[in-house]
Amino acid sequence: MAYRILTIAEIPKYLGSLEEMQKIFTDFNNLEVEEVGDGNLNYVFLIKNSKNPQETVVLKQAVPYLRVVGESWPLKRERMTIEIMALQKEIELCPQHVPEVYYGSHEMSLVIMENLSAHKVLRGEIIQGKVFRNFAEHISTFMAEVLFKTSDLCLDHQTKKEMVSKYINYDLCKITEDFVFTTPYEKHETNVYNPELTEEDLNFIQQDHDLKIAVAEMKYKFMNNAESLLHGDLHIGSIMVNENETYVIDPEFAFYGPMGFDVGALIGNLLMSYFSHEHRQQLLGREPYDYRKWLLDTIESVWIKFAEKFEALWIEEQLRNPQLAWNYPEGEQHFKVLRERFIARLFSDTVGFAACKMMRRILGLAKVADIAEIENLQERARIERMTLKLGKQMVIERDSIKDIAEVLNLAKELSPLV
Ligand code: SR1
Ligand code: MG
Repeated sequence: MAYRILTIAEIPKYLGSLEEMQKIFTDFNNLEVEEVGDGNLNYVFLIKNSKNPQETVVLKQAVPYLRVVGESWPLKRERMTIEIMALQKEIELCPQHVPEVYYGSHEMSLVIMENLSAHKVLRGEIIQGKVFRNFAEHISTFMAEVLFKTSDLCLDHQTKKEMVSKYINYDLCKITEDFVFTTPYEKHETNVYNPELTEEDLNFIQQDHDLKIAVAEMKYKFMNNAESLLHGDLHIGSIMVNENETYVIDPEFAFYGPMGFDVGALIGNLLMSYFSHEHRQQLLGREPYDYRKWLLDTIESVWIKFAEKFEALWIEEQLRNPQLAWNYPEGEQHFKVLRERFIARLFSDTVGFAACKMMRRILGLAKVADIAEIENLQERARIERMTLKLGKQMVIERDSIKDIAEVLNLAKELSPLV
């Protein structure tokens, strides 16, 4: 079928024409369709059989422009091809944390998948101060499984290179190169600032020599370190949760890049949530300590559990497949040193990428609701300054920050946990 942008009115007929939908819906005459997308790029429709509400799917379609800006900003709809392939790979590697895909069409640039109706987007839940005790366990499993199993530590040399080429994602990588690593650090027309931020606040980032060098180094790493298949946009708006389950959605930015970019995206977002709740817990009429402590504990657990699981997968793979073309130095002690050095380097990347992800959300085009929707602009600016300060320190000092506890201590120095 030739590409066309689906309207709400024609979706029931379109679904009725697909063989894959016959086992989901018992009839197509009573489908209710609602557009629910709140992302920057695509349209997302929730479809339910009003006579049988458990018959439900989500349809996501890419349009040939950037939704948040409009048709004046063309963006190839073929990004959906990457998203479909990435979902399929993630399902293969970690099915318990990825929604089921019922149908994907490269021609129509759309995917139809499980409606996670019992789950909500993590960012909204965190804004409301909800706690998810299993989240760190789940997300660390997802990241370790996907990042390890798509890397040269696990795949043979040819498969890995075929994967790198299959997941080349020119357009969306360019968005990240521009909006995460370039425009926020200069005076740029696409930047959007809280009017309460002063010229001095902006120059603290945009005129700092050491910071610009550090960010340029992270950008180069992002562009050149084809280590693993990344989700590519693993912020807390790309995760759906309830008390028992966690699902990762929206991998349209997937490509082969540095592992620390995904881990850093998540940690950077949680640090921003921590800062935002200095204000938000008061709005919720609560003492701020308990919730912010949970956020810090979660950040710590995410890193520690991820590093442990990643290392365990590596040890297991090395035992299973010692022929893998790695000339590990002889002996367990040497292999251990190699693992430690690898994970220390991955940690430094994580800290550097988390920092870029934080600073871009304050100065760049795309914001996070946690902070940007704080109505009192002076309070918002106070939280934004903390975020910029921590981001700057993290990216410049990423190689000397020794562990996740040190990152959390820096956050607590700026925003004490009381
Ligand atoms: C202009 S698109 C802005 C951002 O939205 C996505 O969620 C990515 O983070 C991208 O950088
Ligand atoms: Mg997204």
